[in-house]
Amino acid sequence: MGKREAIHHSGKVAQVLGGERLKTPPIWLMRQAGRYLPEYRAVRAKVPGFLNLCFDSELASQVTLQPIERFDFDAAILFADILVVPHALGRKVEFVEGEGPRLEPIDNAGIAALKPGSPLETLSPIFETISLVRKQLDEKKTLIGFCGAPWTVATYMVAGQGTPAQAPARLMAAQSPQQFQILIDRLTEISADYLIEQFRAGADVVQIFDSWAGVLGENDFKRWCIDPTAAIVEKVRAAVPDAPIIGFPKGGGLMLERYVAETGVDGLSIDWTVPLDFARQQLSGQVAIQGNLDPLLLLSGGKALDRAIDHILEDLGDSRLIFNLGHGILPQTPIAHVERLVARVRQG
Ligand code: 1CP
Repeated sequence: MGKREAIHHSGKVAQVLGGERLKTPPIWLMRQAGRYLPEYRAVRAKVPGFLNLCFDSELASQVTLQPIERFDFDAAILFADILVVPHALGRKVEFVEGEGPRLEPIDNAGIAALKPGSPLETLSPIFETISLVRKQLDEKKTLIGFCGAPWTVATYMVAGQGTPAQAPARLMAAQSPQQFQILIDRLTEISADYLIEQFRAGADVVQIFDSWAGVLGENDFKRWCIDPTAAIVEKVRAAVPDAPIIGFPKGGGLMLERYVAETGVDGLSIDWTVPLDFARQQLSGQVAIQGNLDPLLLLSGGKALDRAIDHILEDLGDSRLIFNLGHGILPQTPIAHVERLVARVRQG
């Protein structure tokens, strides 16, 4: 650590984040490796426990490459999960089939007992996945690494699972802000170190997923979403000066402009509720825009899907655009709809 490194950033997604506007926007999809793919389900069936797949560099690299082989997307995203970070911090993390993540909920005493330092050794198989993928991935494709934003990871650590509006974490932040700040600071530190190591292993770009940003009020959004993200961006750039970084503060709404101005991200991933005019007029001058097709429209297909794709291309095509969904692809999505989406975006 402490060394500043010039790292080459491959592919069109990195180009757009670096300031270029491409006539045909690059395309990838959040959660593009996953249950809607039979080849993913086949690999998943070989491994008992989802975390074991995340920590099996060989299988995780295969799964990362599957959607590129099938759809020729412009970017691969590392196959792992945001909850490997609490796992590395020594918290109990499990994934229950058909239900989602289950963690041992952390309380004030648990926060006080968190081990100091950045226990990145536990995450070394993930860096190995990245270098295996980078060796096999075409130089013209971008490899995206990622982490969860401190707020979103903290919501799972406190509640132990996803809940309708992550009330347990909001309650802890309200009742014990100093204790909660300690948790957020630990997550900020380890997430920055984790992303730096991902770049060193061969990631071209990273994305910070703040899937639960939308449940925060104005002041909390600043304190728990913007400030920790800005600190991560600053720390990563101190080690990797031109690190291309995408932020995804899902549900950020009227706080998106401040998020862009104050975090320093190069790209903003927007969910499908963000109006395209607003994205073009208020945001696209400052950052590359990634998004924002409703995953349900991709699932349902037909004319409504075609129209939604065309709207995004018409309204944001003159901006620095990375075509994506507004959130992860749904497991029931027909493969033919994904093929149709890629063809339509590329036909221009
Ligand atoms: O076997 C399975 O299909 C388990 C489902 C699954 C998958 C495929 C989980 C459990 N995680 C993943 C992989 C994953 N998770 C990736 C891989 C790369 C890709 O995009 O293809 C990524 C980037 C994530 C990130 C992630 N995990 C987020 C942020 C993005 C988002 O969707 O909001 C979150 C919130 C998680 C937690 C998580 N892990 C898994 C599930 C089902 C969830 C969500 C739980 C909830 O809804 O609260």
